[in-house]
Amino acid sequence: MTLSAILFDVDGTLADTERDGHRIAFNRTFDKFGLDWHWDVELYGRLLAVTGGKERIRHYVDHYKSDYLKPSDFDDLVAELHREKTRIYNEILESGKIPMRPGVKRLLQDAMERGLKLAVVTTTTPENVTTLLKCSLDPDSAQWFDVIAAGDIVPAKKPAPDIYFWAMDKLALQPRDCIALEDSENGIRASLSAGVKTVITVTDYTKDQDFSGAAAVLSDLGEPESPFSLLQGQDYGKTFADVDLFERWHA
Ligand code: XBP
Ligand code: MG
Repeated sequence: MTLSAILFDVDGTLADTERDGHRIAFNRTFDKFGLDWHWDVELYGRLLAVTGGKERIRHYVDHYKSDYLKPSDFDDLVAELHREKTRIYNEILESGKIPMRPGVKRLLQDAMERGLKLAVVTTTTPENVTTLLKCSLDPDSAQWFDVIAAGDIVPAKKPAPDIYFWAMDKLALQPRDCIALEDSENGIRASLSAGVKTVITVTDYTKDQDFSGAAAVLSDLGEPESPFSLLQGQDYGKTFADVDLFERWHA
C-alpha cells in the first residue's frame, strides 16, 4: 500500500493553540461583551470535549450557566461572540506567540520533497488556519497544502468523520492512501471512523485520553537533536518522525 497523503489536524497538532490562544480569545471576548464568563485552564480542558467554538459556547451556557437568561436572539449573539473571538485569536497569532510544534515543518518539507499530498482537516475556522500557517510556519505555507478542510463546510464536526470524507473527496484519494496526524480523542474518532490510519502527538490537555486504534502515540514528532517519547505502538528504531516512519505506520 502506497502512502499518498498526510492529513493534518490543526489545533493541538500543528501548534499548541488551545490554552494560550483560543482560550484567551474566548475570555477576552466575554470581557468585552460584559459577560461574567471565564474559562480557566482546567475548565477549558473539560470544554474541549465539544469541538467548534460556537458549539463550545452553547454547551457552556447550557451546562454551566443555568442562571443565564438567554435572549431571544441568542443564536445571533453566539455568532457575534464567535466573530469577535476569531478576530482576537487572529491578533494573537499575528503577534507570533504560538509556534509550530516540534518536527512539524521538517515533516511537511520532507513530505513535499517526497511528492506526497498534504491536507489540513480541522474543525476550526478557515481564517484561523491561514493566519497560523502564515505567521508561525511560512508566509507562503498555505500553498503547501493541496486541500484545506476547515470549519462549517460540513455541519457535523469531529468526532464525526465528515470533514475527513470531504478532504479525501477533494484530494481524490481513498482512506487507504492516507494517514492522519491528530492530537485528541475527538480527532482520532473522526479519522478512524473515516477509515484513515492515525498517528497521535499528545498535548497536556489530551495526554490521558483514549487512543486505542492509533498506529502510534508520541509525545511530539521529535527532531534529530530532540527525540520523541513513544507512548504507544512502534518506533522502528527511529527517534524523530519522518515520511519513512509514517510509511511504516501506514503499511
Ligand atoms: C479544535 C477545535 C476548535 C477550536 C476553536 O479543532 O475544537 O473548535 O478549539 O476553533 P481541531 P473555532 O483540533 O480539529 O483543529 O472557535 O474556530 O471553532
Ligand atoms: Mg486537535
